[in-house]
Amino acid sequence: MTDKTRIHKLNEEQTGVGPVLYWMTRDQRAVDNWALLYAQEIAREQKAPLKVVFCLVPRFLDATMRQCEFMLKGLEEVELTLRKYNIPFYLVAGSPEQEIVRFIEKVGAGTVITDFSPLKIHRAWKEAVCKSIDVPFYEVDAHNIIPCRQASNKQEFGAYTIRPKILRKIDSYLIDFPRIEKHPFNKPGGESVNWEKARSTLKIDTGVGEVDWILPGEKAAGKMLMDFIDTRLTNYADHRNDPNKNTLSNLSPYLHFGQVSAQRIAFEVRKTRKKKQSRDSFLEELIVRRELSDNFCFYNEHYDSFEGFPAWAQKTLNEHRDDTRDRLYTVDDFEQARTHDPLWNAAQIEMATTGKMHGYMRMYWAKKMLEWTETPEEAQAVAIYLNDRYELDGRDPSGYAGIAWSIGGMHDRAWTERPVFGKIRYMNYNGCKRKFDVDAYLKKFPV
Ligand code: FAD
Ligand code: FO1
Repeated sequence: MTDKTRIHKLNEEQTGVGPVLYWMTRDQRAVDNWALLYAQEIAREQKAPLKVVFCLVPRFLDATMRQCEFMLKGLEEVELTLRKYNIPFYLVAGSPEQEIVRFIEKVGAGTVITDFSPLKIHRAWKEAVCKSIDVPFYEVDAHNIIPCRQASNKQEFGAYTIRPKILRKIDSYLIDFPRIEKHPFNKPGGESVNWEKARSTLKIDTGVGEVDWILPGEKAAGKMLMDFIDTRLTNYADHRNDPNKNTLSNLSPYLHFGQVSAQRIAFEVRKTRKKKQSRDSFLEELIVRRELSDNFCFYNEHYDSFEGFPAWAQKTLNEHRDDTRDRLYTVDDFEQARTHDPLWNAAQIEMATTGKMHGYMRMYWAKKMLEWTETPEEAQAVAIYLNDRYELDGRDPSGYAGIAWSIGGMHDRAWTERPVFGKIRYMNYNGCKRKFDVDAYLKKFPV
């Protein structure tokens, strides 16, 4: 049974007659998905058909071919898996405000379930759909281990304030999943999605191409998780800040598209006998840091602008607005990796060519943009633009939070004051040299 605290009712409608419809957005998977499980629970109770629909928008926050293909290939797998469970998957193209409403009417849905997301775009979609339908509409937090609203009812100051709240509840949420069942109230068969037609509706930049070191989809995500546990997890605590070591999980693209559930990852990692220090260190990132990002975006509508930074950070950045910048670069300079700093350029090349910059380099990369642009607003805007254009895991709460942390002191504290940065934590080339073999990293990503 889906824990009722995962479910949030979006309207007042009480009963609906007709198929149960799951509108999939953020949690693009057939297994380990509380939203789908809840939809099936209701459908079984009502002896009603169960359908799944995804709305493909022509342009989603400037996503490029790189991210859209990763997503679409994952969805193709979702369609096939759902078919085995006798659950039809539909794809509608256009804006959800119109297309989801139209689809709800077309199939005569009696109940609608959708995913939780803290992002403004998703919230606006849901609000619009809500106004146009008269059947019960529920949101299920299938993304977080502890549902965002349950973890905290306010914006948290940092990991140190959300951690105890999470730890208090983690054992009741970090459980295994029930299995989705073959749905008994659907007619077998039905039409398949025309994926080529779907692709033709996209109005996206094809200049940023796909990458081939990581495969999309639920099966590939499961394999990545098992590879990580078997071969990389042991060294995670010791090597996670070294961009030359292959120690990270590489699960963020899958998590971003919901092709794997964080709860599944945490459940599997928790039960291994790998080094405790590494398990704890990984779970701190996966649970505390990741769920803190959802908390930030959910309770702070300015998650992608200067106004969202904490008051102390805004104050110190304002006090240093007129400081002389030693270097100034344009978006194009940054995008083409044309700064004077070979380490920064290598990080940019890593992101542009692989679609995933190492986590440690992401902090350095964003902080240097604060140093080399005219205003913190410009630094944040350029960081979001490049992050979302090239990273496979871009346009995610963890991205907005990571950029706000690097440039705007979010979830951090004040440090020693210095030019341009004010009291925002500083990072420099020599600091990186002390931490890892910078020359080896430069060789991996030549300009
Ligand atoms: P692992 O180290 O294996 O971590 C496992 C999981 O823990 C990650 O997949 C992620 O879900 C979570 N996690 C790890 N580090 C963080 C963190 N600092 N904050 C929140 N969650 C974390 N993450 C994104 O998913 N999308 C982004 O667009 C993004 N942009 C970032 C931009 C900047 C400037 C910074 C500083 C961080 C950004 N992060 C982003 C957070 C983090 O760098 C990535 O999640 C991580 O590098 C992903 O690689 P991994 O899955 O191999 O990480
Ligand atoms: N969600 C949708 O419901 N429809 C889309 O067409 C869509 C496209 C898309 C493209 C790139 C990308 O990074 C995300 C995309 N998402 C889409 C949403 C995504 O699954 C996540 O919910 C959000 O990015 C929040 O993490």
